[in-house]
Amino acid sequence: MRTLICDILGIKYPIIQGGMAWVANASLASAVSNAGGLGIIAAMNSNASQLKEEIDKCKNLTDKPFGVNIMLLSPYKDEVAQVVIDEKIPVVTTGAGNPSKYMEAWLKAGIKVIPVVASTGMAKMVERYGATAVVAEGNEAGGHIGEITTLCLVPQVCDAVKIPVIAAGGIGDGRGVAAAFMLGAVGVQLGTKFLVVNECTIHRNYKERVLRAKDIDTISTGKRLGHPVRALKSPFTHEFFKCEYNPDVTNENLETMGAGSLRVAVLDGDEEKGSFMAGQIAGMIKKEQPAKEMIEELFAEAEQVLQGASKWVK
Ligand code: TUI
Repeated sequence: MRTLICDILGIKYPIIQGGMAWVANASLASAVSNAGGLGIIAAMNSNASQLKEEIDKCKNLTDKPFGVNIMLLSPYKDEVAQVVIDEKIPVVTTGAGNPSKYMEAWLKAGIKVIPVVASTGMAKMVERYGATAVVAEGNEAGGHIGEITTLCLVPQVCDAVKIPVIAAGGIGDGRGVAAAFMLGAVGVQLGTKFLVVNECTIHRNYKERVLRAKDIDTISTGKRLGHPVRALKSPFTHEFFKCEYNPDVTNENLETMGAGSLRVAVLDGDEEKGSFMAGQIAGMIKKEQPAKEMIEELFAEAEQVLQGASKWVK
């Protein structure tokens, strides 16, 4: 199942691991890269020295390429944008905003830039700025999300740009990978599925919550703040949802409520205060396994599905 994106990124399988804040560390990223995908370290709200430390760890754990995700709502985005240049990181993905301000410097440094977008407009803009590829992420995804579903977004982005498109949001098994290819994507980005691989170091409670989740167990909150977030339903999302629809609660109060909620989910497994971000595919995730086994199974299944597709054509 080699595609164009494998050659561009120097990887065996056309899969990128999502740059999940607090989750995507050196342990997870190196495991994914060692398995033949593209592992990603999330810069999230790290400052330059914290990010550099994680990059150093990852370099010690793999000799394969790995990338860094720059989250554009981060207060440290300027300094971490420079770290990826200094550290000669081969691939940068971005999320939660418009990366155009940094793209010229990254591209000049030889970095391949793959912005995560949630609309055709943003896809076209980053293409104009020289993006190597785009990740088109649908509303089924976990964390910060756009409005449009993967099924509608991916083909529209494929029609809108000439650069390769990687599909994300709602992909959790080989059927999803096969469907993404049928929509025109040349690769996939998965996040939620990586939450339960052995090398993912999140709190046990987080993994258990994903493994127990049913199809309708996620909810999107925070639309009022302009950055909706999908997470597993919990006491935290229940309270947040109530406040979001209460006109007496200010946006500032809402922001304060959300701040730090992902960190306590990931590090402390706090069932009351934690925001357990996950995509709608959580309901399909039932087993823990090494990243390598997961990726190999994913593509073996996708291949099988695609080989069987000719039965639909007479
Ligand atoms: O970025 C993500 N997922 C994330 S970021 C994150 S950290 C966070 N925590 C709490 C609140 C907000 C963020 C958790 N999960 N996915 C990629 C993604 N990017 N999804 C949607 C977008 C996006 C949205 C707007 C990309 C560009 C964009 O442009 C808006 C504009 O015009 O600037």
